Amino acid sequence: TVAGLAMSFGSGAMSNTVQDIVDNAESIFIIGSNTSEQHPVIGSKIRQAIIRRKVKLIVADPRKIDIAEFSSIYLRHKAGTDVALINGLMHIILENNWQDQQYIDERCENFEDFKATLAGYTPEIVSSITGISVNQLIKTAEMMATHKPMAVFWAMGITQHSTGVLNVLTLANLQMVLGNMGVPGGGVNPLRGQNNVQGACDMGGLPNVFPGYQTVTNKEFIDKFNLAWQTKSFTGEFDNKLSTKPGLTSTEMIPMAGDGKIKALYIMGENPLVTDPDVYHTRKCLQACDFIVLQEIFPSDTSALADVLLPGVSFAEKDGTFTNTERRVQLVRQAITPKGSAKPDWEILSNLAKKILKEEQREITGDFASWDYKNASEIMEEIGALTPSYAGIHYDRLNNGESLHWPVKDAQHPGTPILHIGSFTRGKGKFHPTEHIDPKEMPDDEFPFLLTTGRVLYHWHAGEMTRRSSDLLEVYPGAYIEVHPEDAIKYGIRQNQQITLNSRRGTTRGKALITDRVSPGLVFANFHFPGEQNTNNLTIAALDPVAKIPEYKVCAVNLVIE
Ligand SMILES: Nc1nc2c(c(=O)[nH]1)N[C@H]1C(S)=C(S)[C@@H](COP(=O)(O)OP(=O)(O)OC[C@H]3O[C@@H](n4cnc5c(=O)[nH]c(N)nc54)[C@H](O)[C@@H]3O)O[C@H]1N2
Ligand SMILES: Nc1nc2c(c(=O)[nH]1)N[C@H]1C(S)=C(S)[C@@H](COP(=O)(O)OP(=O)(O)OC[C@H]3O[C@@H](n4cnc5c(=O)[nH]c(N)nc54)[C@H](O)[C@@H]3O)O[C@H]1N2
Ligand SMILES: [Mo]
Repeated sequence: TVAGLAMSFGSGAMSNTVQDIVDNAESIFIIGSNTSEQHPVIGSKIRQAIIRRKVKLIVADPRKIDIAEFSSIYLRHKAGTDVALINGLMHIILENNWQDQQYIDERCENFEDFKATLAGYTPEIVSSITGISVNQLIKTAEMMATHKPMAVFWAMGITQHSTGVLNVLTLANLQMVLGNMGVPGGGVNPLRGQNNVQGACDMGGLPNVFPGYQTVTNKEFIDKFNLAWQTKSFTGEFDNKLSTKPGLTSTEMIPMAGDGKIKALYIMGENPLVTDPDVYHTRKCLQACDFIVLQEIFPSDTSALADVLLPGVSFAEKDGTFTNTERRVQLVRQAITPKGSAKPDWEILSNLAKKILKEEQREITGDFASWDYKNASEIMEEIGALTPSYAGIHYDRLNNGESLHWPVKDAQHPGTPILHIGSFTRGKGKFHPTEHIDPKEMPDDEFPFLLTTGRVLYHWHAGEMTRRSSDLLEVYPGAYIEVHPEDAIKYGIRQNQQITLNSRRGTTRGKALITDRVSPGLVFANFHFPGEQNTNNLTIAALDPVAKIPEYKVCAVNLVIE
């Protein structure tokens, strides 16, 4: 795959930088990202590039999102049909010989197998699956072929599906067909969501890897981390070797807690009682769990089910780094003194670790197993010593204002703004044949609407932070559900009227926002409001088989007027 990117979304990162793309792309393809509302800085840079450099924008999204106003082509395809759409575009590209054959021959492999699967994706078939006209498909393929390099951006509209990995692989195929990988102004560019989700994944916040995506099944890495982190009991009875078995994802842990297979959960900076799919079920699972520790900055909805609440501090009250979506490591500096006994997350964790070591009478044998950090900078030194891609990242460089994109190989290395130049990280770029598969749940007579979910500009996820701002609440006070005018007429719904949505799993309430941003038969709801307004009462916990990401973007619901 492309840098293993589709193996796990965690190891996915933008291949190019935002500045590179806005300076060098001839066209930009946004698919499944509400870029101007959810990534406003990047969204405004893209708009500037369109206005100043006449860059062509193609948007594919079931909702007519704001940035579509700036597009040369807007494709309103049906939710859950991305593989078919992209395969259809590649079918047309190959039929017209618009591919970059030299690039394919020199830098890629498995092209023939892949090409064979495209045969079935004729414009007519693809049009019937996606709802995009044959004419639009041809126009789009032609624009992509004649405006190179093209950069692709995507976000949760692509990944939050039971076919999330297939969707990503298909976009990588498109970029290889066009020769847009490893070039300025091109690339595959997933927009990461949380301010530091990239950093969390880089640091091993995934079930199968140590920091820097060093897999737990690899002997070389296991030996290295055992040397660094091993402890042994004073009595010499047992050595604490690191496990070589991949762990579980959070979407696997919650149901296992429900089945009694997991007895305790340590939840840090997450609010699963609002943000997990199928929340009625999530609640049952958490209730069944013997012991829950919650490390939070607010008593969130989930805190009601926690046995212990550990008070962390917010970004403004601590030092550290965030790694952003373009792999750039940036300093955060403490601006406010924490109140009460609240502490930075790392301090809570290291205090706890030291207590456990003492309790278990363990002796430190590894180079770094003492947990005696003085500050965040010392932690970065440990990271650098054990993580090749972060080896050259030090606080003094960051303090001097250096802009460092990993990999940064040593203290002199300038960083790597663009990945895959000359060759792919894995050698050759591999084409992965992919096929269209329907979402797990499709509308039917009982649940005739397709529900897709996501965010709005004014709130952040479960709203624990943003719903505490009276200004934001004034602008966006409660749950709104987008309904198309035709459906509003059919059901006799007035603007702002209270409506109820039901799925096979639960019920949610909100005010109707009648808008042609959605198409007939599609409703959109956000998950910023808890309790009876929570959209995740409805969503389905169907997972992608590889990435284990839930299908937040498609389920079937019906609509009732109150
Ligand atoms: N203001 C604000 N900004 C945020 C966040 C927030 O809560 N509030 N959260 C952050 C986080 S963690 C994340 S992950 C990002 C998410 O950022 P985005 O993924 O950009 O935002 P979403 O609203 O989840 O949905 C993206 C788009 O996917 C479209 N979509 C739905 N179904 C499909 C489909 O089947 N195919 C395609 N192609 N598109 C589809 C939706 O119409 C929507 O426009 O936002 C980040 N930024
Ligand atoms: N229906 C639907 N559901 C979704 C999605 C969707 O598109 N549709 N998107 C999914 C996605 S992409 C995401 S990322 C998740 C987000 O899901 P969550 O991460 O569960 O949601 P947040 O509201 O961001 O919760 C983060 C919590 O961390 C706390 N916090 C903030 N800063 C700190 C800190 O420094 N330390 C500690 N310890 N705590 C802190 C906040 O108070 C907040 O309660 O939601 C997922 N759920
Ligand atoms: Mo996210």
